[in-house]
Amino acid sequence: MNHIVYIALGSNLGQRMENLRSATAWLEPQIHVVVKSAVYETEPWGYADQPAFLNMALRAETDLSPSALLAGLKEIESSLGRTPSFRNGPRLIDLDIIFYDDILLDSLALTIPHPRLHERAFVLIPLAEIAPGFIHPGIGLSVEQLAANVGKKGIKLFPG
Ligand code: PH2
Ligand code: MG
Ligand code: MG
Repeated sequence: MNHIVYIALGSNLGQRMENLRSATAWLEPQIHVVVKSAVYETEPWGYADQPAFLNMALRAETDLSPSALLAGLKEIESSLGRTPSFRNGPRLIDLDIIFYDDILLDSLALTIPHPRLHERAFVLIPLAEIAPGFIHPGIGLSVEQLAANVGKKGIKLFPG
């Protein structure tokens, strides 16, 4: 498969760990998971009054285009039972494209790299485990450097 993508996963409703596991399983075979980070329990970012999230990141290989990948991720989110919420609000499962090779893409439907990843410890700390040396193609800093800039506040390893 021709493209390397990094995907961030999050869940703060229902069986959070199970939601991450089934989402990961549903990626296959079109989105072939190569490496997974550990799972972290993270304080909600952007909107405080909601349960803590579980977050992780993974590297995968795919032949899907960015827009087909986005459609595939949305389909998994809805088949796992995700219902509409508000911006930064609670969600059963969230699958976000972080990087797609080293493309820069900015359309109405999709921005790659994810436009807020460099502000988010809940994305960067798991990602730094599996891709410390990956250079953000827009910012020019490595994931490790971006992770060091945001720190680890509110992020802890989740047992199991
Ligand atoms: N996702 C959000 C908003 N806030 N906070 C944490 N800790 N983890 C998330 O995955 C998350 C969030 C919107 O997608
Ligand atoms: Mg998200
Ligand atoms: Mg999302």
